[in-house]
Amino acid sequence: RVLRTTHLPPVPEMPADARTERSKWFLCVDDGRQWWEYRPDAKEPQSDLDRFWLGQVAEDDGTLPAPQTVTGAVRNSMQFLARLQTESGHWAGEYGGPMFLIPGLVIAWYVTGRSETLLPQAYRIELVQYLRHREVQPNGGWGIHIESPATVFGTALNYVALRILGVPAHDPVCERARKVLHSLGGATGIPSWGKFWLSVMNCYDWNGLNPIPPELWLLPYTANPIHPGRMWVHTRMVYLPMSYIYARRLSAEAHDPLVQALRSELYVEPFDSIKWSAQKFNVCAVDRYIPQSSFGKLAWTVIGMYEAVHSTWLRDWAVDHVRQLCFNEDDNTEFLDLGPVNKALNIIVTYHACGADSDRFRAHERTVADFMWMADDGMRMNGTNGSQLWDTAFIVQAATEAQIVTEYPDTSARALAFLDACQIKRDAPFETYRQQAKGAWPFSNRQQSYTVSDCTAEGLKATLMLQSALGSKRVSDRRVQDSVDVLLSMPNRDGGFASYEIIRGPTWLEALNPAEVFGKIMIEYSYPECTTSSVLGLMAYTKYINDGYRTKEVARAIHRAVKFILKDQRKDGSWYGAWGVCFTYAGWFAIESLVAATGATYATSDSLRRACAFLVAHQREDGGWGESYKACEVGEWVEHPQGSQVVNTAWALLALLRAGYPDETVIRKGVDLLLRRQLPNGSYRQEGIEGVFNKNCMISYPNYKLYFPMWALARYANTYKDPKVVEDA
Ligand code: LAN
Repeated sequence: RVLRTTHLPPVPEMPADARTERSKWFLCVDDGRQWWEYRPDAKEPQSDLDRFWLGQVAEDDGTLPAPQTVTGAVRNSMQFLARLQTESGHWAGEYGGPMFLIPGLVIAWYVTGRSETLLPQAYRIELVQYLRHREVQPNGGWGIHIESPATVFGTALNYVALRILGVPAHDPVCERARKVLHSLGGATGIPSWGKFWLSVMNCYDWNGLNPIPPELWLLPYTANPIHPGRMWVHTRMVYLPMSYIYARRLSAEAHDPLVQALRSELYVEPFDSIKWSAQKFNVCAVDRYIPQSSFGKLAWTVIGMYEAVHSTWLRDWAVDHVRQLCFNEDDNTEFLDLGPVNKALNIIVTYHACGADSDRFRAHERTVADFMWMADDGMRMNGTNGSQLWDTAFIVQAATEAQIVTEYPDTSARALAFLDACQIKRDAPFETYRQQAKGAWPFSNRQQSYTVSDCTAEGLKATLMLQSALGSKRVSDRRVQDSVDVLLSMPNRDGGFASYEIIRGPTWLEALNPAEVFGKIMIEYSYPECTTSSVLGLMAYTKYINDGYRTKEVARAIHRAVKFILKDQRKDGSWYGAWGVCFTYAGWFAIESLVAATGATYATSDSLRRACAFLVAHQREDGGWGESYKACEVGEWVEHPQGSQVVNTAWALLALLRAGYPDETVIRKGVDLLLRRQLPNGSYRQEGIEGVFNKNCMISYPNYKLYFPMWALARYANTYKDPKVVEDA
């Protein structure tokens, strides 16, 4: 089966110095959506926001006073943040980090006829710039994320992306990458998601993959632990379109010259000599994160036997059903889809099912830009269509705690308008096994419309705090009740909260995890971070509204959630962070809810004392804290090789201050580090990567450095009566 059926001329070669003009990129927003436009003829100046992300904002522009007190430093941070707010009321930002997103999109672009609308030339030029910038130093290649060492997954896929984008094989960046790839054994040992994408490019053989049977979607949901609807939402929404493409074996044309060239460049042996059926479990050791379980191997072998004998009519039926579910996903999300991976896959499904001239395909083309982010190092694909709600909710809470929202009436009013608009007003109309959405807040924007437990809670908290501080009400009590309904639909049996849904499948499903590079992806789990946010969201509701709605259930949910958090604490007093790097992140969350929900204090709670002792034990000489992303991989504290990090320091300080840690000198040392690192314009320099998912892939939250230090400083100023920046001698 052939994908790119039209006969297209070869992709023109992209010169090594191809670049766009930085001063002609503009971030556009509309109702919480955001995308970058390149306007080479534009006369108008860029906004501060554009210039900030393109690295053009002066660290010292002489406009802000040097802070005399800690509150002065907080004000400078807020001053900087106010410059960056969008007209939609949200804060926009880069959300890159993973290095396996661009290749999926670029391959989808290639095999669906290379539409200029889907990926305009300016984007393509800057994608190449980005990949050049992000080569692993000094030997070349790419890893699974921007700080990772080179892997087969990262290197082979990004190599293919560069070649598709017109970079010739003799370009030094390609030569280095090939050398790295070949030293790792070539592309045969690429992890399964890479096997998949290379097969779509017709540079791997579908027989080298474990099957992705669409028939699973026809099984009954009830009492059936292996129905995909029970999997973690990201896993099932990726394997859904994958099963369509796999079932139809959709691939680029074999006689395509680029396909032929890639076949000879990616492997250490002649392509035609590779024994494909022997590759199913072949994964390079540097790539593998999850060891192959023998139970998993057995199960996949059985599924392989089914694949050999499967019935055609059943498969056709399953493929029809899967196609409909893909359409449902597109229609539920205004074609944004859950994330960048299923977005690229659904583009291919839509192309195959409807053609490039269809309205559905056009709708897909128009929403690709929502995922793309331009910055001084070129263009990347974000991990979601933005982090609008997440960043805005935290900025609002930090500003509220700093008691400065009324000093920024326009900023605050716009932020509230965004929070109001961003709440999801309806459940997903089309079946894709979704959690209740009406009343929820998403991670990015309303259009994407996926419920996330902690985003709902943070959105709710921010809304209630801001409405109270401004004395205005945009979100009605009825809508607040809707969000309470969402939160009350989400506790797991252990009392904790997971990310998007309650846990629906059994833990042993994890043994079937086919993605060797990600941990904990088959089902949902309770997380201390999501649990804390949910507790605090429910408590904010009780504090600000308190209209008697489901009061008993709210109290019970809080009570059970706290039990989960206490149980999740490790012996050494720490909590493992699943979504941020790492123990400072989860520790901050856990301490917030323990204090808020139980009234525990440092004096009364053994758990809090142990949590503080853990943090204090990891404070550095210079007063800060610094964790390496490696901590997420190995599950133990790992010092950051570049020293203290402002974001880790801010989390640790927020935690210690909330816990009422009694020794001010410890806290003051951390505060001083934040004060020293603040730039004259109120911002901070970018440091190490801040976030993580599935244990092994890191993701950037560059806005964190702009607001978590501000929040920590504000809390310190509130606790210790706004001390001077330099203590009097
Ligand atoms: C995110 C981003 C936000 C994050 C928090 C809200 C911080 C968390 O508390 C709950 C989980 C959530 C919503 C989350 C889940 C996984 C995401 C969507 C991501 C880490 C951003 C990117 C990642 C997604 C899976 C990346 C695409 C890769 C695949 C493996 C499909």
